[in-house]
Amino acid sequence: MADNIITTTKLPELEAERLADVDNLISDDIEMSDSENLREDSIRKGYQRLPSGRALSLHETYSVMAAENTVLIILIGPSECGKTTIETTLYQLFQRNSVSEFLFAGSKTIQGYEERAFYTRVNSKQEVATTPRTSRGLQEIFLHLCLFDRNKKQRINYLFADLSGEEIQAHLANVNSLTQNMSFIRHANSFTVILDGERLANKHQRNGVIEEASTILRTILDAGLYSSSTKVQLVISKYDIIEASNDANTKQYIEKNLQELQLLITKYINKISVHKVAAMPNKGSLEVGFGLDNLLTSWEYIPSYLQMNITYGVKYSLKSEFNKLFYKLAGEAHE
Ligand SMILES: Nc1nc2c(ncn2[C@@H]2O[C@H](COP(=O)(O)OP(=O)(O)OP(=O)(O)O)[C@@H](O)[C@H]2O)c(=O)[nH]1
Ligand SMILES: [Mg+2]
Repeated sequence: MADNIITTTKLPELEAERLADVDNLISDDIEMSDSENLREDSIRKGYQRLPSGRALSLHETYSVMAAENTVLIILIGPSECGKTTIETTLYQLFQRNSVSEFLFAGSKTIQGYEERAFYTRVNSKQEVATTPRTSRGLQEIFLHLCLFDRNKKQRINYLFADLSGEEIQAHLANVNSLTQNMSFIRHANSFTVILDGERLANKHQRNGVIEEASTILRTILDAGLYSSSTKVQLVISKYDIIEASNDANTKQYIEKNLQELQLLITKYINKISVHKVAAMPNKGSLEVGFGLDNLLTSWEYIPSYLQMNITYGVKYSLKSEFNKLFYKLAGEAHE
């Protein structure tokens, strides 16, 4: 009864609103976003806009994710710890040679890589290789690399979320803001946690490095932003600086604290690996890209049918042809 009263008294307003909607629908003046206007202009003039090659937005990753074997990697760590340099140096290594069993097979974000890599090149005429700070924001953050695995004879797409340290720190200890602003990280295949080797070599700064890493890991894991197949890589970056310091105490400190971090993670995830990396070492120390081959191998693509729990299918008879297909792909006999 009460519902009736509300409907009758509001009816003229609702009707007017409905008519206005219809007007909008059939009107020629449909409001368009800037990019749609641009696309429309280009088509009118008889040409299509080409992809920009810049880093992809979350929306733009869909075409890669939906079509092919893809691995999503989130590099985590505070400002200046070396995240972007790891991503760009890996790309640059392929300009010299293959890396382990991988061959370069393309990238949708060449421009994005080049913008970030320019100052690390010898021809930028800089004395010291530097990487520009990643600006804050979540708009165009995904770098794309397609590689061919010579051993497995398959193409794999890697998507790297090039987040700025400031963006990560803004959500560091806040489960709610992390879940709301970066919910895409729940689809990550790997969380690659970068521990800044330069700060680890400094006894006044090293405690902060470990604390930050354990806080962000705990926030992600407590927020449940992972699955049973998620992997974690603990990466000591700028390892050339630790090697150069030649300090047994530093190495001991790192070993002890890495073990504690691993203990924390194993409560949630059991696929953990530890890596020593020097993506862009100082001259005369380790080679450029030291340890990146090993890290790349740890981001291995594993098809979802190999990650599932097959005990269910063995225990109960499956009816759905879709479910049976998974078991067949995994090499399990199923009627
Ligand atoms: N010595 C040395 N320096 C490095 C190495 N890797 C990176 N760096 C330097 O560390 C600085 C910071 O590196 P970035 O890759 O920009 O760090 P980031 O984590 O992406 O920083 P934000 O984008 O601010 O979050 C740059 O000046 C790099 O040249 C390394 O292996 N050895
Ligand atoms: Mg960066």
